[in-house]
Amino acid sequence: MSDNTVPAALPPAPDVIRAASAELIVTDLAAARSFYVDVLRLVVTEEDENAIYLRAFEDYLHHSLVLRKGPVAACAALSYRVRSEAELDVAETYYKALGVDVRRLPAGTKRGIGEIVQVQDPLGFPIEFFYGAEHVERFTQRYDVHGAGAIARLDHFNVVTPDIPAAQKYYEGLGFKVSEDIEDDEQTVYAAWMYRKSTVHDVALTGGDGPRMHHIAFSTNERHQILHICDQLGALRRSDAIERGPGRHGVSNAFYLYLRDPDGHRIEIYTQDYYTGDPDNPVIRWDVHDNQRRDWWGTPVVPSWYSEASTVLDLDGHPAELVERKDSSEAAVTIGADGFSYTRADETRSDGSAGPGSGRSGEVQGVKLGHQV
Ligand code: XXG
Ligand code: FE2
Ligand code: CA
Repeated sequence: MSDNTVPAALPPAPDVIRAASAELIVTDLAAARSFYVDVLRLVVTEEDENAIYLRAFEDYLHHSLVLRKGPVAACAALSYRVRSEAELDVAETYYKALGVDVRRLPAGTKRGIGEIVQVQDPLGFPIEFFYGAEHVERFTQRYDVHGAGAIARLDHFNVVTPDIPAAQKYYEGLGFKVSEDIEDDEQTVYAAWMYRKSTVHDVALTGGDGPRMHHIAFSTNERHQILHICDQLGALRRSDAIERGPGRHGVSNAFYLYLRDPDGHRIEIYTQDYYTGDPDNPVIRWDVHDNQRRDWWGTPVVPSWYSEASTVLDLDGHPAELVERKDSSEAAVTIGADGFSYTRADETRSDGSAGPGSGRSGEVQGVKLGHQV
């Protein structure tokens, strides 16, 4: 998206509450069911021969994930809940002013969901806005069925898009705020995390050829639940589903694990990020050369995590056209980049400067954190 695709004066943006659900196209519904239901123990709200509607134990709306059978693996929708039914009109007017494809789907078009405003957003993603939804049993205290790896809620989406500052501007227009980002000292921005609910993010923007869907993240309440999912995958001889982690993120401070489902869609299991709800919540900026930004313990990121992501569909169900990233890629500047990354900035900088973060409020007992601005 170039900056001039956002008109200077826009009508009000819809009041988005949070990332609420996603729809994935899977090529083998039985294999997907085995992964999401038998292994991850998501709760089946409804299913038929073409689709499975799933939720996590604390979700009380009809679903937070739809698996739909289709010929090619893809992401068909990322859905945000808005504050009221009236916000759907606001969304329709807003996206029409942005000049993108906008459709209105009557209540019930998607099972368990009221009326939907569906758009292909200016970044190319299929995005849905809804308010009305069928309430179903909330399994918060159904400890008898949780198992040791209980997944509590859908937490966020991560999308791949070529121009992070432009994408950030678009999401700021929708009322999202930045919690953290990854930059370098030549002003290249590699990734940004943005929120509406009071956590680190509802959506993360990852720099790369896009639109592509990088991952959907669900949260657990405890770290040990993530470790149990790893142990269980090992016991099932399915450890090849583990792509990255478990670990502790630098950005967000969350404990994490990335899995790949049978179609290659990436799912993150995530827990214990922090509260961001105050109006002056500090933004944390990380240097792309900080070895601890993506894993606080310094564990290297596997190359597939940077390069692979799911195709996204336009509103007619065709793969969305890809736009190439022009700025340098994070993988290119970090993976195997001898001497260009650091764990202790001031020991490794060739120019003798202290490096990003030093002397800022992000410094605790000599340990460099991403610095707050
Ligand atoms: O949710 C996330 C992530 O976007 O999946 C990745 C929080 C942090 C990170 S990072 O790899 O940057 O630590
Ligand atoms: Fe994530
Ligand atoms: Ca692996």
